Amino acid sequence: GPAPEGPDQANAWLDSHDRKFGHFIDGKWTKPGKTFASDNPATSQKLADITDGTAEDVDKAVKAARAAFKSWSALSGYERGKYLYAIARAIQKHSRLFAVLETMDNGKPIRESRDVDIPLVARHFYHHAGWAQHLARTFTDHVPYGVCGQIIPWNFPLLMLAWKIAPALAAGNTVVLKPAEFTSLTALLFAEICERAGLPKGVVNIVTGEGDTGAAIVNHPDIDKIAFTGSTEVGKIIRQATAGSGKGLSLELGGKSPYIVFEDADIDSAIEGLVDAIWFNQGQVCCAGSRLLVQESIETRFIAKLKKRMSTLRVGDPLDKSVDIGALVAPVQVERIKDLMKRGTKEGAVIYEPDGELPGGTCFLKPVLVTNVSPANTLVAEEIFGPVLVAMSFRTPEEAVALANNTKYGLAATIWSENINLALDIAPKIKAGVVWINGTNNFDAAVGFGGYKESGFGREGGREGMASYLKPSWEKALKAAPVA
Ligand code: TXE
Repeated sequence: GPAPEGPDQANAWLDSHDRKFGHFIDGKWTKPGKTFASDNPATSQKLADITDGTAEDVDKAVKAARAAFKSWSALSGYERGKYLYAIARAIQKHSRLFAVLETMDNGKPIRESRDVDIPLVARHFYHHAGWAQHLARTFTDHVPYGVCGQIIPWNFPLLMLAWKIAPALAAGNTVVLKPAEFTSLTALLFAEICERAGLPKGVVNIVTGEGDTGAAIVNHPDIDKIAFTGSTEVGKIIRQATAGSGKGLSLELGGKSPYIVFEDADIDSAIEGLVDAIWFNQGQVCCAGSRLLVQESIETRFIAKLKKRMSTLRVGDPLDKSVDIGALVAPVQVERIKDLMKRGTKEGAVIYEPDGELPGGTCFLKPVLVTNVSPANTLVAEEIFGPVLVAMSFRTPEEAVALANNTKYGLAATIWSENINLALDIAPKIKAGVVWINGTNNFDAAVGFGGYKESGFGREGGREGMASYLKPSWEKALKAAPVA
């Protein structure tokens, strides 16, 4: 196959920081404090030491963001837009370095980081550069929140950063962002990009650390809005911690999204869509199509075709351009997934994995198909966040809707049918923030994304995403009102 993507440039960048990172606060790097190791999950090798942020570090970052807010929010949208364009261009310019670093830190296939993650990041900054200029004419009676605390997960490290930082800055907020402890590196490279783009100091502050650092951000009294993407468990803690504080809050949490295939679907396309839905990023996707619901009349044929397709998926070195499934983010996640599978099997589930050897290393798993399950099975009810698909069948469209909605989550759903009347009839009956028809994982900066029920609330992207970084202002509303 093609040669692996070389890690040289990423290694050189890590070396330029002596593989030891402090925080990025007020436009400067702090001296590394107490650190933890960040490993490459494909090789188990240590990539760098990352500082575990303290409450004092968070406080310094908030003070810097507060000081920067005055002049940043006073800039015209056009001026802020120029900075966002500069960041977007710099990301494009360094896209190869970002992609390789992301793959080394997270384990995702280079094909994904190169063709999906990083291009979407650039797209997100370009899009919001446009919004910054547009704001004065659209959100005439709104003002930025102030200082935003943003906490992100490890499955799409740089993309989740972009989803958080681009709209916040466009709206005139300043930010303190904490990347997930497994994947801090592209956020730190991003800090360097901000520096080079001449972004005023204090507008973007990156504080690294674990859950306690996140909690210090959530509880800081001088933060005006919290935006969190991560587990439903931590989302609940954050909602409680911010209740009554007056802080704005948006939560993007877990999912167990149904992938519904009707008997009249284009089966080959539905299979390819399913591969993308559940094995993209090793299944570590909040909106992963992890629950296959297939109409009974085609179940046997569909499952047979699916198994055949699964056996052609290549698991291996994520830097290899021909690899479909890379490494999971960390051994602890692999253990979590294995435990869930054990529980599910005890409850009667049947596990299918294609033949073939796995590469050496602790973070690789084969694609898994689970059958013989009822809705109560752990593997059907719980978010697995790994390369594990559970399959069930239905007879009628009504049964499909009932099964689809039989979950505590409500993030996304996919429907496959050549009968557009059927698809359009079913779509609004599914309680999910996004419903895709004859396609899946269609993301764009211009479209709002977010959940219902335990998948959280608030939207990212699109007009709703912009609105979530602005608050109504009576003063501006009065000014904007037409004179009687
Ligand atoms: O998530 P956490 P974990 C789900 C998925 C996964 C499981 C566990 O099912 O298997 O969660 O993953 C920070 N206050 N998702 O444990 O802990 C943490 O440092 C403030 C789905 O890694 O939620 C990190 O930056 N912050 C999800 C971020 O929260 C806290 C993506 C997410 O980590 C905190 C990730 C606290 N008390 C996991 N504790 C999705 N929706 O995409 C931790 N953090």
